[in-house]
Amino acid sequence: MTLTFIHGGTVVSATGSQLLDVLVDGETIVAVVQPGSTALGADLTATAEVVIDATGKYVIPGGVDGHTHMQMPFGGTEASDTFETGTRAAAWGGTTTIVDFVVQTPGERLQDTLGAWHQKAAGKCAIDYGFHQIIGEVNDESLKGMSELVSEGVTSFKLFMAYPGVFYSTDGQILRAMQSAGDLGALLMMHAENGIAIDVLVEQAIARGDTAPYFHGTSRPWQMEEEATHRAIMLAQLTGAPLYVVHVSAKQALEQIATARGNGQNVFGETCPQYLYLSLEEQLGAPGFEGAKWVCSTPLRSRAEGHQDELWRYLRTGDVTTVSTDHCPFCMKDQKEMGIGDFSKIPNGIGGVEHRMDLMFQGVKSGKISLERWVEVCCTTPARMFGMYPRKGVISPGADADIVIYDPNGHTSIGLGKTHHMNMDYSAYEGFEIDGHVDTVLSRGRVVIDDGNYLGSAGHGRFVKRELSQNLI
Ligand code: DUC
Ligand code: ZN
Ligand code: ZN
Repeated sequence: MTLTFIHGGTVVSATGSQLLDVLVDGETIVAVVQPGSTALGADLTATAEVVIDATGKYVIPGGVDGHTHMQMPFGGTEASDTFETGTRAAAWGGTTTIVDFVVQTPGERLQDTLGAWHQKAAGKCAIDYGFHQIIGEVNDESLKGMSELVSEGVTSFKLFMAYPGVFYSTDGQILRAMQSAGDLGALLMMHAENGIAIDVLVEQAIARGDTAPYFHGTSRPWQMEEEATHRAIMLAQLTGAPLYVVHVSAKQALEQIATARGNGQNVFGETCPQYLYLSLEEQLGAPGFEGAKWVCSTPLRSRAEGHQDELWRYLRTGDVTTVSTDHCPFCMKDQKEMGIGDFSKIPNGIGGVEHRMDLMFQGVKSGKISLERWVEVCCTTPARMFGMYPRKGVISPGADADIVIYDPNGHTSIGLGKTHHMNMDYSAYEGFEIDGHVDTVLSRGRVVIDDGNYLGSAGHGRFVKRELSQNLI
């Protein structure tokens, strides 16, 4: 087994930062010691097979992105990253675990869809991966199937209050699924937007001739998100199901979440970098059809209304529990272009799995969040939230050696043209200049990124059988 010694760096955890050396044996962290400690015997810089000098750098747990959609069939097309390209891009960006969504469409058995997703991912991934299950049809059979999935390590279930005719669940269906999740102790994830009302607003906008991408945002106003979030919280309270609200973008929705949490309810808010950095005015409102690059749901919100600032604040208070990407990439060519002349035909989604760690580190640089909170929301809490702790999300003996050496003085340009590794013909963050750089990435002890080189391989990544959430209050 390969012995890897990482020395001289500052190990950052959710609870503190310290100069520490890390010893990895094979796939596992075996020791975290004071620099120069003789506890490990021989001089490891001379005897370890792989020696990494992390002087002046941060040594952090590999990122855990709890919300991705690799090659998801959606909006009349399929998300453009495969498990192979998407997980490789994740590794480039310092993410070493993703949790992707299995999709059940009406008529399918949950267990069969899980099998299909296993087939898509097996032998393809550069990093480890788990699955959540989307329930596209709540009925007796799918409700029964939930317990089988939990025993197979799929311990979270997503429902949609949006997308009527596609993934939409009625309140009655939501109630039933929450009852089942509550009984199992499983996490219920919710896309909280009032899809029935939104569909009317979309129809009216198109009829008025408001067909540009900007109107995707205005036809999904924050009231639709706040109302659905409140409804989901009330249904969850009734049933006792832990509720995780995905991709929260409206400050009013977060207010609902913060109130529920204040009342002691197991409710969690997830946001994504796009909602912290991008806006209705600047991106969705870009000239011509350009705004299509940023069509996603929930939509980017108005900066003038102050959503972005409030999201950062809630990130500090803890009411935003995790930051994921909702990585759902589509190319402009042939995919986003399907919606020229009708924004409702633009496939919804933004790719960003490669940029999350860098983008969130900018919050540290600007003083919006602490170094430790960066690690907490991007690595440790997602691991706990989704039942993978302490195997993932922490640098401590016994954990998988998923480790990132991050250079806070490095620089990363998300340039014009293709400087990223995601299978997209544009970047949602084009032009962003990042203070910081992902230097080295280890996935279960193997160096997969080393100073600008990809050393990983498809099939190295393994399925993570998850436990129930370890983050309940
Ligand atoms: N929102 C998106 O933008 N894409 C995928 C599904 C979703 O809910
Ligand atoms: Zn969603
Ligand atoms: Zn999603």
